[in-house]
Amino acid sequence: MTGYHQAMKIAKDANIVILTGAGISKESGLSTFRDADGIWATVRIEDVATPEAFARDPDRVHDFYNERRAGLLDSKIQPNAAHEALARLEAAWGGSVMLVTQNIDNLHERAGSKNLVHMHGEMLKGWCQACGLVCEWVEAMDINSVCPHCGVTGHMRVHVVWFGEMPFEMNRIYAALAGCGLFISIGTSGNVYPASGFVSEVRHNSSCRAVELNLEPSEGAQLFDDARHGPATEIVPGFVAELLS
Ligand code: BV8
Repeated sequence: MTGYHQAMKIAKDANIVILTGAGISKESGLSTFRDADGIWATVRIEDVATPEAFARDPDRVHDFYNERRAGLLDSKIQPNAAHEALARLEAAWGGSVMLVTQNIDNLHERAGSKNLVHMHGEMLKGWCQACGLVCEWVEAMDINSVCPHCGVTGHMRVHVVWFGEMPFEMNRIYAALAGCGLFISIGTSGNVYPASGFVSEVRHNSSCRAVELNLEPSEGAQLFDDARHGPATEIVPGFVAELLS
């Protein structure tokens, strides 16, 4: 049987870059953003996910993230078969596997992924705007929260990239995209830049194959060489098994 990598002419030691979005965590019980029951169906980005919103009404923004942080820490929220399959791929693949996630949950690391980049930050971390400290933060945060490093009150924010802010580790991500043989996009609608531009980046690199694994075609679907559509817990383990066959 020809392995998928042979059919798609992907070397077994090719470097792989994976991009994930909220869709990969949906079956773990976390909301996506743009589905009908998504987060942006009930709150506006302008009210809770921009620096201007935080300056205008910090209590509202703290409440928004406190609710999501508490939700993530609920014991019923666990990594799913898709998160686990990506950790298996990283452990078994001959080349490097870099997992870039737009998600601010911690399900990839709990599934065992190591070479992981949270380009939009992490909701279980705090960031002091007075001294720059980034630290683990699992309790509710508010305007009276005190920085554990500099002791200043009222300058803590969740360590998350809001709209209009520069995502983290962009140079490292672009360098990995320039040198990869396989780009896999999973559970993202392809609406948010610069993540949605990654597939265009790899298309400049003719030896790279781009595959989309998503419930339905994303905004950038036509830019991919191959696609599988369905729930992540079904299509991701199957795709990883084919790659490793
Ligand atoms: C920036 C943290 C400058 C917050 C987030 C150029 C062109 C167009 C727009 C812009 C542009 N430049 C700047 C912008 C503005 C903006 C932007 O893109 N706006 C959009 C809305 C038009 N971008 C920015 O502001 C970014 N900063 O650009 O800085 C710059 C310039 C050059 C180079 C670098 C930087 C900052 C963006 C980051 C904002 N913060 N998150 C928080 O989480 O609270 S973004 C937010 O959207 C989340 O991170 C989320 O992950 C991300 C993307 O959403 P998705 O993950 O794709 O989720 P979505 O619900 O949309 O889709 C889910 C998908 O899963 C669907 O397709 C669905 O079918 C599928 N699915 C559902 N269930 C399943 C499933 N798939 C599989 N299985 C299932 N079971």
